[in-house]
Amino acid sequence: MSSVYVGFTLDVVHTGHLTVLERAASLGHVTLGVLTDKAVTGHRPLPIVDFEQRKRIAIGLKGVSKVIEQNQWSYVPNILELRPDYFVHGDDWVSTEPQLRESVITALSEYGGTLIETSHEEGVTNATDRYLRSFQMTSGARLSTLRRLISCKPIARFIEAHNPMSALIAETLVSNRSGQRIVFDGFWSSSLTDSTSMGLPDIEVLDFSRRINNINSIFDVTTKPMIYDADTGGIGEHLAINITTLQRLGVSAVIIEDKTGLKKNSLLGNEVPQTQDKIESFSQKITIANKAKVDPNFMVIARIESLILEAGMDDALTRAKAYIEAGADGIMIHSRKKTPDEVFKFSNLFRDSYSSIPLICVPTSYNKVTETELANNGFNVVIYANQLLRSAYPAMYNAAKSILENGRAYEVDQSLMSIKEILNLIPGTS
Ligand code: SPV
Ligand code: MG
Repeated sequence: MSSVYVGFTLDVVHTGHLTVLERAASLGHVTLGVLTDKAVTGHRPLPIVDFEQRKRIAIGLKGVSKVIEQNQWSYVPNILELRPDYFVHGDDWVSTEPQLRESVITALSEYGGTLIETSHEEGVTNATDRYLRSFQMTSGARLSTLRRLISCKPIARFIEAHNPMSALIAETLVSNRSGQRIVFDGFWSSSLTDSTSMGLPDIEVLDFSRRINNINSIFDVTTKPMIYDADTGGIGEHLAINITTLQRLGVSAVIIEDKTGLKKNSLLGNEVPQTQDKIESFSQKITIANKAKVDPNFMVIARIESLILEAGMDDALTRAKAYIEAGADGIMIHSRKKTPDEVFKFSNLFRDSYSSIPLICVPTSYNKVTETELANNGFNVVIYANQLLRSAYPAMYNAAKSILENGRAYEVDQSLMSIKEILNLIPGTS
């Protein structure tokens, strides 16, 4: 009997998959390669359905004889290993993935395999459609995405979202860097930008329910994971209850900073009075937070302020060790220096003892550093903590100023979105 290879992601199973499999089964013994999360990264959104479940779906599909993993976006490594008589794919890739198709044709020609293409069916569900994805997104699936991202990407990219509009930019924007699909992986719920957009100072005055309302509105229209900036975490007993709420909503992680008393923004450093908590009491807080975990995928991240408050590298490293022993799932090291030297010194010393504990950074002041440099120095997550709000405010300010100065809105109009664009921005308006 002839052998046939097919490769699918199987996040949203649709009739196009069935057509390919029917054709494949009519040709011979079908091996189905299921693309791992890592294989998909850089090309498609991270699947909503996790890999083990997608593999189970594959086993259950009619016409499939064997299921294997496909660890790369390219079908070629599996084709060259299996040397199937046939490879079957939908013909839509002629326009969507011409290079991928060419590479398969070359690989098949190396040993005389044949490419079979099934015709594209109109109206087949598009798995990447944002609204379909949001309907499918449960809080548990969203919550677990952060851990999946950390395990399949060199560095996960988070950006501050202070309202649903800014979150939609982070949700939908796609860029292309050297043939790779580059997206933001998730949202940072920032105490700075949440407070500032409410006209309040970043001193833990914004109450939890207002922060949560904002997250709910963001989650209503998006699918990506969120990391929550919990400031100092407040009183341990309150923190534990708040962490339960965050998990129920589908937030993936909480970052708690080791300061005490009236919290001030870290980027002010020692220019204002700020007190770092004692190692023992902050470790206790981490232990309480850790015990409040209901979902094992939820992450409690300890944020170390030793470099911000000039307490030194040794202090930062001693604290990292203590917080991990107290149950922290990850460490965020913060710095307000213009260069990444001190965070790199920390990360490299940290990695000598901890090879796999996730490390997070917020390069607001040392913003020349690249994601590749951060990844090479041991960081797993980068957070762009305030750039969307900082860009929105000057744009609004200048529009308001121009209207006041000119006594009309004509002059500012050319720097604005058109009415048509804003009406079409959100599907369902017209
Ligand atoms: C925030 O975004 O609120 C943060 C990061 O905590 S920083 O503003 O640098 O302290
Ligand atoms: Mg903050």
